[in-house]
Amino acid sequence: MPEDSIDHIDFDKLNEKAISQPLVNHIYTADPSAHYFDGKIYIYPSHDIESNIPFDDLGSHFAMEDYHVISVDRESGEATDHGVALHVKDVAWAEKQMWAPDAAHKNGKYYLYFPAKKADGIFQIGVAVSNSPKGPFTPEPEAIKGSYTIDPAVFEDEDGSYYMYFGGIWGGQLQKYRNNVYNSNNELPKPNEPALLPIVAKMTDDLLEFSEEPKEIKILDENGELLLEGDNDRRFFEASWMHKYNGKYYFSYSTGDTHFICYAIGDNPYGPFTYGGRILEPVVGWTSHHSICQVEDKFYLFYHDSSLSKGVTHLRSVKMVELEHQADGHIKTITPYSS
Ligand code: FUB
Repeated sequence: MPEDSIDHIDFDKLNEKAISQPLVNHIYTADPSAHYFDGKIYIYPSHDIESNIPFDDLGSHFAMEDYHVISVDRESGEATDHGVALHVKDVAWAEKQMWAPDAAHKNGKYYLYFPAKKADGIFQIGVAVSNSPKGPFTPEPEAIKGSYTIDPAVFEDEDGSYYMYFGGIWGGQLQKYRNNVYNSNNELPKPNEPALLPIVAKMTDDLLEFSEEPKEIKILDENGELLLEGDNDRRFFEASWMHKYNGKYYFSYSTGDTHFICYAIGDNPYGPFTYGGRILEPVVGWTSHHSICQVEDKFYLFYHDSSLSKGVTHLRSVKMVELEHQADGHIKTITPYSS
């Protein structure tokens, strides 16, 4: 939701109409990546802080420094903050802006994937390891070789393969890359050209590196054509996520400047994916970012909004709500505030 419409919002009324409330309110949390590990829901969010850095299109005001892990008790719905799981000062290669993370589990070890800016101002993605889903996590000394831009989402397929999806335009710097190579002169395509695409790479067995050159994943319209850059309501902006339902692969993402969470359906982890519709209508705050987590036979959408901070875009709160796949495989669109 654009910043200029926030002045007109009555937040008390809006909170009454919200379909869910913040899971925690002692800190601001955003970009929730949720996983069902060891019979419990764990959320790996960004930890939003007040930076006093003015709003800009590069997201400089998102100046996060650390990560907390939050778990949710399914019975009571009570959320527990397990404290600082990783701080930027402990990451040798990173300087600032610890943006949206994700986590994975394999053979008793837990992996936290996170983007951060290096001293040269370029985003890369790193990994940190722990013996517990709660952390603390020990970072690898270097960022993942060949990684770039933001918003890692690591998906474990049923055959035991893991894939990282990543990328984000504007502040996420994806527009500076073509074929995995950075050039500061590169910009977004023209509105009538195909939009930039999210990136995927299969992970090595130890989950610390890419086992292949990252490649683009195609998002197609109903005619099998790539979505265009000017199709702001549907084209990829940031916040990749992957989940599987009834044997199909659902790639979901944020459309950024139009504030939707959308999805596209494919037959394998590399796509192509065909645009399927909207998962979440706009929330209060500029950004929208989500994850989808299966807990036994139910699916939940984790998302954030800026209702607790009364509309401050970089002070967000994580929420959760049940998500429904319809009989035809489409996802029922969620409206975050009832009318
Ligand atoms: O939290 C910082 C950035 O805002 C994330 O990386 C984006 O996905 C957006 O939510």
